Amino acid sequence: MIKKDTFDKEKFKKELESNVRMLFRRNLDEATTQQIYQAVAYSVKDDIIDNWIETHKAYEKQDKKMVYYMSMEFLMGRALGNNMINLLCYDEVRETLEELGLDMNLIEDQEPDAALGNGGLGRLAACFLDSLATLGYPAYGCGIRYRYGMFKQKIENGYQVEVPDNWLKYGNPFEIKRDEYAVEVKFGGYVDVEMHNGRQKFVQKGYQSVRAVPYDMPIVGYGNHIVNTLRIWDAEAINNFNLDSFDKGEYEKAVEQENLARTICEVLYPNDNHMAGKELRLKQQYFFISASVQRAVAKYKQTHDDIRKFHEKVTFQLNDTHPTVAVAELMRILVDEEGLEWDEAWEVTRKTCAYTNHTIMAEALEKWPIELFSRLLPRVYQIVEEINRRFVIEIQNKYPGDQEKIRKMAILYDGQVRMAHLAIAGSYSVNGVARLHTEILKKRELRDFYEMMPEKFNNKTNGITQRRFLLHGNPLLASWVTDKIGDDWITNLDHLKHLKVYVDDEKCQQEFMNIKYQNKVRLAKYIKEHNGIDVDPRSIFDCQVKRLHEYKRQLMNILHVMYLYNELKAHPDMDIVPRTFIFGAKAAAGYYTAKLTIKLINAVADKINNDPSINGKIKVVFIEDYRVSNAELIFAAADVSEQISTASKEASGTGNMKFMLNGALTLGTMDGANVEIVEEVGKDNAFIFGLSAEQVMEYEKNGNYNPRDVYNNNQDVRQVLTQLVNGFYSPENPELFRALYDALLEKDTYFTLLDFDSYKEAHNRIDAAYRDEQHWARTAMLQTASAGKFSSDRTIEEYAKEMWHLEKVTL
Ligand code: 26Y
Repeated sequence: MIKKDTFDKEKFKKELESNVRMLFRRNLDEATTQQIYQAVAYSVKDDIIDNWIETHKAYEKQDKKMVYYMSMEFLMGRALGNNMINLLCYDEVRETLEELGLDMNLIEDQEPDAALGNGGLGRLAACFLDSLATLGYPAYGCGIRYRYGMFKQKIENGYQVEVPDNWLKYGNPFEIKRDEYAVEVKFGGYVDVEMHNGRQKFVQKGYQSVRAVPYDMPIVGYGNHIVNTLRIWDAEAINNFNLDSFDKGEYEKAVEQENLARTICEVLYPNDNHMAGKELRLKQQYFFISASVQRAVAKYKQTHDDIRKFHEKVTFQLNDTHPTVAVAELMRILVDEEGLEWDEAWEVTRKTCAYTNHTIMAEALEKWPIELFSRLLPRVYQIVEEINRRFVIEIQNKYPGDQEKIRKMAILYDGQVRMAHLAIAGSYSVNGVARLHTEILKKRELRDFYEMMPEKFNNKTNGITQRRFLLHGNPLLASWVTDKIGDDWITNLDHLKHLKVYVDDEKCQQEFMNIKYQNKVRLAKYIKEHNGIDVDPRSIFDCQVKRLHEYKRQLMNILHVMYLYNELKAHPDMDIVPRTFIFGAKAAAGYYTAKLTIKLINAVADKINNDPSINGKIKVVFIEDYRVSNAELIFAAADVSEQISTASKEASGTGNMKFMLNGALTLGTMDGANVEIVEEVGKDNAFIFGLSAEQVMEYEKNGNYNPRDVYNNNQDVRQVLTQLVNGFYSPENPELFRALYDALLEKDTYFTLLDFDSYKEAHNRIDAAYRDEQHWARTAMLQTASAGKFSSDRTIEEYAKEMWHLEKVTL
């Protein structure tokens, strides 16, 4: 047992030795660091198991309502450090390992990130699981056990190269295969109508199926003995064919089923905010949803008789439209298998499902061709047709004779299944992820739905877990905070506001900035090791780390760096505070413009970092393979947080909150949760620039923005744009960046040129502000002190109280 109250160092050492022997037939002094990591992880897991069992017993006994967080993505990162922290034994284990001459950091570094997600949406799901367990709410995360997660990014010659992420190579010490809960999931074939006791029964025939097998991962609550479950499904072939069989049809079907099972969970689609429409993706969606819903119903029936009350004990939260087929799958099970009448089943379904929207980007909206959908899921499609038929009648009743409404709102339209419309029709709640985002949904994107059913719409501003992004990621700041205000902030982030009394205290300011400096040294070391670049920890660390997308405008950031470099070359004595521009971003494998932007950033970095004439006043660093584990280092070390999306495009953002928590000042547009960040910290303590969401949407509506006007009138913009096509950064191929140039001049969809001057001016304000060390320290401390609202604990409390109506379990 390695809990704080009972931690026994000698016992832990014995356990560790015994694990290394059992697992690897080695003694501790012969074991590799990877083997020691495995052994430590098994000791920690051993410690989790009893609580895990007890938690689930309590859930059953107390018969509390359970939320199933349905998500195609869970971007968990590493588990070991987080688990030890939540078990309250992190320091004890670290000390014990030190006594054995072992370095905890090196051991933690052996664990591959569980990167079963792309970016914001997947990481939000991971933060939510941490908060649910910490708050003691009964919850399952339901997802897919991808054999390969988010690709690993290599930078070769400045270009992104994708390398498969074989995260399970050495096994996953924390997971447990639960073969006893395997279920069958069926694809394809046709639907036959049979009569059973005078009632029509719809039977899927001629299908292919796979066996869905769950793997459970423990989600440890902070210091409360609660352990929830992340259940991820793997596909196995159904072994029902006879090798002696000479039936060619049977044989071929068996091989096809094997292939289906092999491919379904093979890989995470690396698209973020972009719908590719691949058949395999729809198979993945139905696969994990059918398995999860089947299990949820079976579990409910173990202890309840009346399926009509399912929604009193179960709620399904749909993480964007990706799991929306759950609406139809639950209907199928209730009608076809449980024998409910349509209306009864629909009432249960509508009271069970809730939908979160994470984006208004048109290209991210999921629409499936009816041809594909009905071929793959013939019975589910029939059900969607009936849902649509009735929904259209509802629309007609509400708006008699209004064909336009049907065109805009129907679930089936123009040969496609519109998943968002299905999600809204089948849910009791529809929420956005920041106040501005929810308002845009209500006023624009989902306006017709809001008008028809306003009671469903609500906002839940995102949050992040302070256990990972402060306590684990920034131990120096975490213990400083605890010294000042006690450790209640770990489970109640509002307490950070008590730091406000210290913001004018010079000694505190120095301590705070000294910690920032040490974290910058830590990151500088990482950069030296990984990029071979020397960066000065006394320079401003100006960071933009997030997925690469045009709307996030990494291009604007690097264009501004190019401009600064031109200024420095033109005025060698120019007095600027040294800056290190740090980027980290993965581009979807097929996203040409995004990949070209990565190449540009690296080309600019190469040129600037190797130009001795500017005396190292600016440096540019592209961090390879940005992911949860190295993100923790970056947040802790940042002075400036770049949150520069085109206003109205970033639903919320959560990196913005992680930077704020760690004392970085926001340089941003009034977009997503930036609006609420500025509200908390005060507008004088953030660097805000650019068009407002209203202005952007006006331009979009009127189509009256012409980027050439900016080009013609702005000498600085003209110069950097010209450098994209004159070989300044690509002498071997002057045309290399032509596509970026053209996109900016022809359309500039994301208003980069229009916002450029205002962005530049905001950077000047940063330069000026940083010179006043004391004021900067005060403002930095104020960021941390004002971050209380952005805990995912707050977000989850809102979901639990206002939507799910969950009760906490008592252990
Ligand atoms: C349809 C498809 C392939 C698809 C895949 C992934 C569509 C969208 C996504 C991912 C979306 C996403 O990550 N959205 C982000 O969600 C965060 C959590 O709510 C927000 O903070 C962030 O602004 C939003 O872009």
